[in-house]
Amino acid sequence: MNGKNQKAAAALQRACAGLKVVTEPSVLESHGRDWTRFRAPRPAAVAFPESVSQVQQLVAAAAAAEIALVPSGGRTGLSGGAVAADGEVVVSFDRMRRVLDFNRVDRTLTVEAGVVTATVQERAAAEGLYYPVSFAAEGSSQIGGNIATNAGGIRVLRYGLTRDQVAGLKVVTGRGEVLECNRGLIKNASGYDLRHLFTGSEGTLGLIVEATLRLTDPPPPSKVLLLGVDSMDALMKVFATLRARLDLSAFEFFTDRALHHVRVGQGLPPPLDASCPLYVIVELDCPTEWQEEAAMDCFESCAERGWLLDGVISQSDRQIAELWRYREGISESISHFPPYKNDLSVTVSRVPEFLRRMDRLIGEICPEFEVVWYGHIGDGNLHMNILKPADLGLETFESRCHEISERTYALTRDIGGSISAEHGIGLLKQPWLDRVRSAEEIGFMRGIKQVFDPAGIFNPGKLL
Ligand code: S2G
Ligand code: ZN
Repeated sequence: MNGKNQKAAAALQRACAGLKVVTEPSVLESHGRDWTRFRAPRPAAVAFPESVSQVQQLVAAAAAAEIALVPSGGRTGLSGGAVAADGEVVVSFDRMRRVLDFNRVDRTLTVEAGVVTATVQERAAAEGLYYPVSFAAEGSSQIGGNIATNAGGIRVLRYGLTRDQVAGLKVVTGRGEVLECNRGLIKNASGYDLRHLFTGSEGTLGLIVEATLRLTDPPPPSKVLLLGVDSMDALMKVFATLRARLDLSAFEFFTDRALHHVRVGQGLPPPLDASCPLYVIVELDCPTEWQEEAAMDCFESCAERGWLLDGVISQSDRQIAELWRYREGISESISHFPPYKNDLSVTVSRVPEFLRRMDRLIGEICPEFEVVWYGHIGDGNLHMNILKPADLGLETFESRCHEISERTYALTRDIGGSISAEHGIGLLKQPWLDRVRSAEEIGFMRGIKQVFDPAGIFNPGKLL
């Protein structure tokens, strides 16, 4: 570790009595990164604060010594937002994992930032309530990181994003102050709602240390349909038909190539007799026979119109879990390539046009690459994963993908979409922020950062 890094670690250790600061190479490696593999982790140290006051001392010392801080939660990020590639100090929330309060009347749970998403879900269920944000990484991701990236997941269609569950936030600003935002109120018309500034700020405006989360009623018994369709146009007609008549909580899609990889990765049998170009996972409320009959009726009418090639409806909770594996297992099943990810969003109505134009573009500029698509049709969020060919070096592959991204983002902008739907801009997408945000908007974002992080120590190089 070079002298500058040693100085940083020592300065923080001196300034913050009792703060655990680690420079052990294996910890620098594990905690200096997230799930992305395109940048080598090179943090100066990893700090493990145990309390809000330790975070305050750490931030004040870092600001005074101009030491950059990279907040790190479950390290499941997909845009390099938690990668420390340039001698920064990682601030890990692994030691701030307390559930601080549950309020039955307010139906809120207050937790420290390092609490794992699945723990929040389990605690809500233990109280007979439900925390609705759910995605494949929920067993490792932490609430602080979910809020910093405004994580979405598979049930945004009904419950919205993490932003919609945040009733209150406690944040340490770049001056080492503690901001209590909204305090769990449902209504609060007392000026700008700063809670929403910090949500999705990717650790660039402040360090989220505690959150008050809104819990909701658990869903009624549900059913899951796995359907095979032969085109995006047919898929969208099925979506419109089911959404009009059934209470959907999820409407996810994946291609035949995604199915191939998840079957290999998870050792799954074919889900249907027919092999189809596209598949859909639909989750719906099905508390009584009436909804089940309505679902079967929709299924049959879509099949009669030729929109469905095949399909299956769950008959048990076990089968629900099995069917979800076809969708939830995709990310992990392709992670070894590794994939170059684009997490794109367009308005739902323009999904077919977007995918048609993207298919043409990919055929034109990179027919040699395998591209795997899956995502959340219900909120217009499409995950485009270019798989690295085994015989291509990572750097060459990444630079080819950058060329593809130039054209992808131009198309996305042309169709009014975003180059990041739920994974954030982080490090990897930062060079293209100006493709979808205007110079004025970026100017205002920089101004806001200057107010909250005057020393510029929070996650430099990420997002802005
Ligand atoms: C999903 C998870 C990460 C990925 O599966 O919906 O958001 O692989 C993704 O893109
Ligand atoms: Zn997703």
